[in-house]
Amino acid sequence: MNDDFEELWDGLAPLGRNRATGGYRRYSWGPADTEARAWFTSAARARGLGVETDRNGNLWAWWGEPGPDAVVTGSHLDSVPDGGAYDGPLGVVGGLAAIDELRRRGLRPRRPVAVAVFVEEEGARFGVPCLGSRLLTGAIAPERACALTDADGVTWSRAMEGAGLDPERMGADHELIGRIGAFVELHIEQGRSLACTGDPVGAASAVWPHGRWRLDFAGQADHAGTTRLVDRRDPMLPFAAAVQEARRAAEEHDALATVGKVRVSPNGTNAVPSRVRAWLDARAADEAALRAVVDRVDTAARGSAADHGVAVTAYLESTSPLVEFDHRLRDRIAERAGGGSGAVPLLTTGAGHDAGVLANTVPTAMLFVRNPTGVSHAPGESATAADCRAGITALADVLADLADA
Ligand code: HGY
Ligand code: MN
Ligand code: MN
Ligand code: MN
Repeated sequence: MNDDFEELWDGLAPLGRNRATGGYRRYSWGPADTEARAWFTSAARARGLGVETDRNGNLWAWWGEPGPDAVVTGSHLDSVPDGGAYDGPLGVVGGLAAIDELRRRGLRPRRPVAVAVFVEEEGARFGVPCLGSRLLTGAIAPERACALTDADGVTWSRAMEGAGLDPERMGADHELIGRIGAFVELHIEQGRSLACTGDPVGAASAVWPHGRWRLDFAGQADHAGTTRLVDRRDPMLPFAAAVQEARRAAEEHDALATVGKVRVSPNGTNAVPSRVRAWLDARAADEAALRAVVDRVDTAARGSAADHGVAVTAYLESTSPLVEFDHRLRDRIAERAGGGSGAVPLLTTGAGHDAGVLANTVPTAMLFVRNPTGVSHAPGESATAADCRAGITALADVLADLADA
């Protein structure tokens, strides 16, 4: 492997980085995301790859004629607020660098190879994660996607139009899906399993079921210095009870529950709030544990809301079922990624991925690259250049194996 990775990385890495935090703010269809998509298009074209935008806004760079039984790799370029450098971009840069590597090896693939960039994987702007791959596979109705709004009330369809795409064409794309023979996503590990085992690369076995719920607490705004406690209808109190219960329930069910986003209205220091809107992210090893955690949060929120004269409404925003990756493909890529010295470790993850969405429709697998800090969705996410190269070599080996079969 020469320095294709470094060169590609240096082109992409400055785009959307916030200097004050060191984190990335690449939100779908926004300026940094648009720059990153343009970077991808130009890097792919510079390699002689044909670039297409699909009906849902995902990008595809084809090595060879687009056609059936293609071997597809790729990931996403959007980020969470102040996200890390590697979550998404590693799989996109890795796909292009792997093609460079295969060309250097003189491979002439029998099957078409493509690198895909899925839009709105994080759901950071419009709320539903993996929106591009959900639309592609028909896992979400286009009408629902069109109506999703960002924090400023801009709809998904409006944002798509702004990018020059026609929302009328959005929705399940059976022709494109029918071309994918296998999908393999390279991704930074979002934990420390590989750091603990001492392996630079691993493969995914399963993704935990997970989802996002919105809780709206509606009370009564009033003066902080004059309103007696007994006269208040303070939505902050049931909100706090729900957050505490999320933690307790997660501990008891070996699950994970997070409230990482909240909006308070009118958001004044010296006013009782009128409204609190909060988002719960919950994940568990099985559907029953996930359900139990969410039910407990819901019950706690309602109980406390009733005590404080607050109205509460809960909405399911998105859900992702348990995914077990195709066993044959998983074992094959774990063996190949090991480069002749035995299969790489298999990891279960609580993080969602476009690969998890595609897994319901096509044979899908994932490779992970060691993350020494284990941090992700934060600027402290890490990987060494040597491990990124090891991941790309493993991806190239896997693509060569699949594309030549
Ligand atoms: O797991 C997530 O939060 C998202 O799907 N990347
Ligand atoms: Mn992520
Ligand atoms: Mn990701
Ligand atoms: Mn006053």
